[in-house]
Amino acid sequence: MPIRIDPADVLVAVDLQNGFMPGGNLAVPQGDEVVPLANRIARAFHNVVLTQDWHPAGHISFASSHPGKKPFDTIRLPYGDQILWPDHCVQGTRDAEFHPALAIPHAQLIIRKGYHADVDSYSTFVEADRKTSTGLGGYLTARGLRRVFLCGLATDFCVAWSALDARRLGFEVLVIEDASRAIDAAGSLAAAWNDMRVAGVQRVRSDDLAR
Ligand code: VGL
Ligand code: ZN
Repeated sequence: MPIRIDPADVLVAVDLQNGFMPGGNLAVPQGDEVVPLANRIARAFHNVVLTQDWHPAGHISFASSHPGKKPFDTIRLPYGDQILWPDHCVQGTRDAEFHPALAIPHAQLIIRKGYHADVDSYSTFVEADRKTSTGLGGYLTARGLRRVFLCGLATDFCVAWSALDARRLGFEVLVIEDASRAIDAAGSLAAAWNDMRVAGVQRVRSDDLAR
């Protein structure tokens, strides 16, 4: 059964930024392949939100902020375990800009996240301290949007964490698998799909959507 997109649906296109594309500072393999797909999928939606990873220089999630650490090490922070990343998506840099081929002019909102120096935010709903809201849940609710479709980068981090939080907030959630790509650090992709399945996130493909 094709999935019909209705006016209470929203597409959240996650982090389609240069930094996560080949050549970017935290490149996701084949990340650029999802850009034309996201452009096409977005045309079926009345409501689209774009997200941007948006870190200050010296952000706590950067390995370079922790002497002796390297990217993909994990450290313990007050809010929990934190994977350390290469410096990426620093505010105002080209790395943080959307991919130049991203063409979703009818997107209504751009949510920026990860801008607190001492807290990361994979999720576009709740920061990694698990307390600080980005406001997106309230925005969607205020607009009467109840079903959240997600695509983008990376499947196993920002897409998955966003999907899980959207479920916690009571939204119906679908992740468009072929319009997402993963980092897959140490089994993170399989773990993310398992967590999403358990939480009731639906795993769909772009050709499941009615055109
Ligand atoms: C992301 C790691 C660090 C993502 C962002 O967009 O999935 N991953 N910052
Ligand atoms: Zn980040």
